[in-house]
Amino acid sequence: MHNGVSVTQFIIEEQRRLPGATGDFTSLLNDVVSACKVIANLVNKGSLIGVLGTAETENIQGETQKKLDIITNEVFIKSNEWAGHLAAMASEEEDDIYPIPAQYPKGKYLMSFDPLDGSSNIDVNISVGTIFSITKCPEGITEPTREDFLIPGTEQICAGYALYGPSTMLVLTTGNGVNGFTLDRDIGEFILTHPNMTIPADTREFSINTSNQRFWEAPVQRYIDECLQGKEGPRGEDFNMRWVASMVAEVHRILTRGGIFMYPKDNKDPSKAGKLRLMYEANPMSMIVEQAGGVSHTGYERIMEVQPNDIHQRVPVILGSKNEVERLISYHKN
Ligand code: AHM
Ligand code: MG
Repeated sequence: MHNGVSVTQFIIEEQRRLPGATGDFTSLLNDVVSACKVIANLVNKGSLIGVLGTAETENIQGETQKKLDIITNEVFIKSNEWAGHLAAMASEEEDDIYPIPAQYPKGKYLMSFDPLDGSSNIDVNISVGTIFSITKCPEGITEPTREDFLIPGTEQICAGYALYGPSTMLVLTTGNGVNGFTLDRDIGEFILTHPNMTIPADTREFSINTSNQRFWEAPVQRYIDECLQGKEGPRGEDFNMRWVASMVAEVHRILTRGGIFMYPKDNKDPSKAGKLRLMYEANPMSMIVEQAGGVSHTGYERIMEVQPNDIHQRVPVILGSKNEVERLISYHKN
């Protein structure tokens, strides 16, 4: 028996604190929550329902799609298109924006999402997640275009992720701190279990894919080299390393015990500024990290201040514990 606060109750109570709130946004978040529960169930059933494996198709980024990339994209769209809260959506798995079909009313919000981030992990039964970002649709626009989505991360009104791990969790911010909810499968509700999540300012744990080391820029080379030298090096302390290849899992670990996560700028492919996508990966995670007291940066600028030029644009990402991220930013200035 739970006496805990459900995510629905939590969102409604947040809404009551905002004078003039209509309930529109609360209702949108409820649809997002429902989508995440359906995805949690699909991910959890896995092979039992034949959803693992590749779909033999490619997305706009040239990446082979998994069956679950396509199915979860469909789930997220279907859950969120009908209620009249959104004007359009943008997804990692859709080449162009997704306009709300004519038979449904249009709303005042835009949502960008990655329905199944880290999906290379799905077939090996390692944690994956859903990431989403909500902004207001520009004033007076009822038929948004791709350009209308190009709003900097500082304008996000909500960001969140669902982590499908040993437990399914939902982590949310509406600009008033970060709260984590755990899915109780017996009652089908997300219950507030991690109120007011904060990232410790210091850490001795870093995350980076070192197979890209030869392509990194000098500041990242220096930072990692100093960490690896441990007690005998200039940092005078031993560091630990983790790489899940699932950004949601890495960010969740950092929110729980601190750390620094990097998918930095490299010269592997000069046409790409990094691997991760600004609109539906880096921006929402940056809002969450900053709201939890961390820092999120490209090394050269605050991620949320980057002016987007495309819905699928890539951006270098360095985020996590304040003092370590700031150290690496200072190496970029030298
Ligand atoms: P995806 O959106 O195609 O799943 O890619 C994003 C993922 C992140 O979750 C993770 O941090 C990164 O890609 C891992 O990349 P790599 O396979 O290069 O280690
Ligand atoms: Mg992704």
